[in-house]
Order: sequence, then structure tokens, then C-alpha cells
Amino acid sequence: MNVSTWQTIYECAEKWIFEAGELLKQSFTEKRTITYKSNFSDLVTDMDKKVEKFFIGKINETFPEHKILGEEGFGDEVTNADGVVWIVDPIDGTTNFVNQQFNFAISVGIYENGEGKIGFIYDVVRGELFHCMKGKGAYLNEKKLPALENTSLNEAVIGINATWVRPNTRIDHHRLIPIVKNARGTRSYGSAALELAYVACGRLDAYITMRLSPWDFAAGIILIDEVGGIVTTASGDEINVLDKNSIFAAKPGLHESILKEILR
Ligand code: 2AM
Ligand code: CA
Repeated sequence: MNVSTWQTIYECAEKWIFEAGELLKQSFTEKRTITYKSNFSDLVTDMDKKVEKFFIGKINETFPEHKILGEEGFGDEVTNADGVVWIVDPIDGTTNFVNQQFNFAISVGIYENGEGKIGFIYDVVRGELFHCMKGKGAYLNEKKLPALENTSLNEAVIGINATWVRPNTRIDHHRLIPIVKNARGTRSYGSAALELAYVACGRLDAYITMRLSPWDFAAGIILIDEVGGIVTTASGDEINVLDKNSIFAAKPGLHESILKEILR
């Protein structure tokens, strides 16, 4: 696909993200319909569905040959990474959307044959748009994000949810305790997309989580790659963008030293 086509896709995605953000802001004054998916902490609102359908309508109308993988399932059944695939999370951090009306984001990652091309993470309430086109640098609004540099664990602020430092089925939590203990601090924002965006802009030095779906990380890993950060699974393996994965994102150097600790 040629450059001008990608520029068009980029401009459309940005426009639709701002429009979707307006829909979400307007919804604060209305009553929400909340339903539970698998359990009480797995929420979906009418707005998750409305915003996903909004994106699907726009993408199908403008780029009918593109495929769409959306969290709420209104997109396509995407079984392979061939062609252009939009991976959309209409609201990442739905619990925050419901409980705080804060700390949630729209996440859109666009891939071509499995390669990340465009990443957008939009913090609607703060008005912070993290965005990048592969090879053209990553930005927070108009500000270009600098390349990430190594930092030591004792100077690092790490994004991690408390779930993973108590006994759980996905990792021996004892492996994570030294990291939490030796880091300068830990944070948990409740939106994986924002946490990945924060690694990209240096607010977090690393982020580790044991279970995410493609729509949670699709945009974030493109942004982090663009600024020279490293993203793998928690075992150090390559991410399969169409599968659920553990995710470990960090500054170069710090990624290696934390991974050694986890895998020891
Ligand atoms: P969501 O709000 O879009 O569902 C913290 O809960 C983070 O993990 C959020 O980004 C949330 O995304 C994601 N998340 C919550 N439950 C999940 C699950 N069962 N599988 C994958 N990601 C999940
Ligand atoms: Ca979501």
C-alpha cells in the first residue's frame, strides 16, 4: 500500500477517534446500561457497544476491504493477519469508565499482514492522544516522544496490577515480588492501553500483566516499538497479535534485566 493511502487511513482513524471521544463525553450526562460478561468485574456498557459499532460503520463504509477485530464482537471473525486489520477497543478500562469517568481510553491499532502500522490511544477525559505511524515517530498530541533509554530497576516505576503479586493461576507470584520490592514504585491505572501508552511516553518504565486480549495491546505495542521500547510476553517470547498474551513492556536494558529476574 502506498504512503498516501496510509496517510488517508491515519487521518480517518484520528477523525473517528475524536468523534467517538465526543460520544463518550456526552454519555456522562446520561444513564448507563451496564451488563456483566463473565463476572462482576467484567463489565460492558451500552457505550462500549455503541462506540464499537460507530467505528465498524465508518471503517466498512470507507475501507470495505479492511478487516476489523473488536472487543465487543461486532466486527469480523478474524482468523488470520492477512491484509489490513483494525483492532479496536471502544473503551479500554470499562470499570474506570463506569466507576470514575476517568482513566479509560479508546485504542485502535492498525496492522498490515501482521505488522503494526498505525497506533492510536486516546485518553478522552484528559485530551491526550498517543499516536504513531510506523517509521514516522510517536507523538503525544503534537509533541514527539523521545526514544526510550535504559534505566535501572531501583529508579523505575513499574505498572503492575496487585492481582499478579498474590497467588494466581498465571504466574508464580514469588517471581514478581523482588521486582516490586526493588523498583522505585509501582502503579496500576486499570487501563492496559493507557499503561502501554505511559511506557511509550516514559511515565512508566515498564508494564507487566499476565492476561490481555488483542484489543487491549494492539495499539500500545506499536507505539512502544516506535520509541525503541521492547514488548514481549512475560516469558520473553514474541507477541501474537491475534491471541491473548501476557505482556511485558519496558525500556531497553530494563526489559532484559527484569526478564532475567522473572525467569530465574
Ligand atoms: P477492558 O476494560 O477493555 O476490558 C485492567 O482490567 C485491564 O485489563 C483493562 O485494560 C481491561 O480492558 C483488561 N482486561 C480486563 N479483563 C480482561 C480479560 N478477562 N482478558 C483480557 N483483558 C482484560
Ligand atoms: Ca474494552
